[in-house]
Amino acid sequence: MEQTYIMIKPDGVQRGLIGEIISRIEKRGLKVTAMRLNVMSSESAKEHYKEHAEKPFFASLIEYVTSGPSVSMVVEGKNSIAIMRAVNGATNPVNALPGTIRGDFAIETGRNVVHASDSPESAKREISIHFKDTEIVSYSKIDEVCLYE
Ligand code: IDP
Ligand code: MG
Repeated sequence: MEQTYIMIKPDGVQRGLIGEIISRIEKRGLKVTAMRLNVMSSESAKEHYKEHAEKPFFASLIEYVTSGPSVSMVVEGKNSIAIMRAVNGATNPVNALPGTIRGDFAIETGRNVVHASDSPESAKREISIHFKDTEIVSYSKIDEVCLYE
């Protein structure tokens, strides 16, 4: 099963969108297999966004994602990487279609509410920054739970 790393950025948490965003992920048919709410350390944020280290917006990006609590998740399911990129919508909310998270809840690139890994290599790298293997539950465990005692 394909895994991707999802973050509800601090603006999403501050605006009370945690439930709305997780609800969209679950309703789409994907499963959350790891989850944490914390203030991301500057070290983790810099490692996470290191591809953008030379960009003019890097300092403000690190300040943004470490400015308050964010929700980190591993989300799992068939084609979860491509599906979550589509669920989030375009990086610049001006171009994000209605029905996407950014298209429904965001106005500007610098406060675009969510992150999703953009490739299998990024997903593997980002998951390893934010989670230990032991913090991720096995996908099949979720379906093993019996609803009756
Ligand atoms: P992505 O989040 O859709 O993968 P990236 O291009 O990888 O988009 O950029 C990472 C994050 O950096 C964006 O989600 C956004 O928060 C921020 N960012 C990207 N470009 C800009 C910019 O031009 N100004 C301010 N922030 C930006
Ligand atoms: Mg990116």
